[in-house]
Amino acid sequence: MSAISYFRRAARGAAAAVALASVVLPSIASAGPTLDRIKERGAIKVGVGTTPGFFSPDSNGKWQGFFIDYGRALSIAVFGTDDKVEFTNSSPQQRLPALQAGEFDILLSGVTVTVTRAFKLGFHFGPTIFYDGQGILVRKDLGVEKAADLDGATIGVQSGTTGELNIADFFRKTGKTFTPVTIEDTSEFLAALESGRVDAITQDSSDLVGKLQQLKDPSAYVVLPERLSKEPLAPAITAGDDRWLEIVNWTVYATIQAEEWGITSQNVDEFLKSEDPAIQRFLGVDPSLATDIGFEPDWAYKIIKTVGNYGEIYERNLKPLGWERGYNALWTDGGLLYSPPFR
Ligand SMILES: N[C@@H](CCC(=O)N[C@@H](CS)C(=O)NCC(=O)O)C(=O)O
Repeated sequence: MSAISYFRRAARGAAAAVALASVVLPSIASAGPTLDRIKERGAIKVGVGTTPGFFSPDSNGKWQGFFIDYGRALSIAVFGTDDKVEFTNSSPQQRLPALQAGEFDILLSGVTVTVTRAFKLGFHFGPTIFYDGQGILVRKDLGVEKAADLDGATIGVQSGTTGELNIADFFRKTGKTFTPVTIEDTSEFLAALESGRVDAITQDSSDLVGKLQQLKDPSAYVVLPERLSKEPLAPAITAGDDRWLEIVNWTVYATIQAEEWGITSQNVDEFLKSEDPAIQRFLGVDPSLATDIGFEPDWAYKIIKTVGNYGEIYERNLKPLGWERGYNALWTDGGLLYSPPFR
């Protein structure tokens, strides 16, 4: 094929694609079953955990935290305001079945992306918003420095978690023994450690660092530095609703892309004057992109103005707990966070 006829064909293909897109792209208001349900109800139902910094009610009962801010951002993407979202705690054991049963529209509860959950259990995941690893929490006076020192120990695990499976793998792999004590309820899980019913507990390190605060004497305990697994924590939804998945995806990406561009809740109004066409499209100064994807032109502007970019969300909620960015830094800073292009 000559170069000229190749380009003609390509141009015809592109024109056809544009025509098709304008016919079949659904608007945000006319989408899959989850979004229809959310619109009808007037609020997004979110399943969460109870770890300070990540998700916990303040003294007025208002939910605060890193994952909570992503619930607020989703509310903005769907409804234009951050308050059309209801957060409910349920145990790690209960929450995936509850999501499957339609009791939640999404889990923002530190769910790890796994292949079994995707294929066998039928869940879809948005982008990883917190790269974590499994840790171990022990009393300092036990003198334990690493997981392998726990040979013969009794270890508390929370039922339905990846931690329950990983710790068994760890001991099988290392040829050491342990006695698991499987506990569903979070208070009971922590109480088992404090009462000495178990020698250690294991969970996502984010969970352990947060829950350490809730022990009567946090200074008597330590989260061991070792990480037993990869725990990429991501929003989880039921499979079969592509439109809802894409709203979740691009809401998260908006916070990451804004950080990459240096757009914050404080300076976003300045960026409205930007000459950069990509930023104009992102913030809705040029509404063509938002119109094409069926979002309100100012959806990303409002998310950044109200909730902030990824770095702001991270600092606000997790800095007080001493979390460094680590893997959760932007790719441009040596981390793993990367937004596909907004175009
Ligand atoms: N990432 C693990 C564990 C999930 C998990 O248990 N998350 C913690 C919060 S990071 C939790 O919900 N703990 C119980 C609670 O907070 O009440 C999984 O997906 O299985």
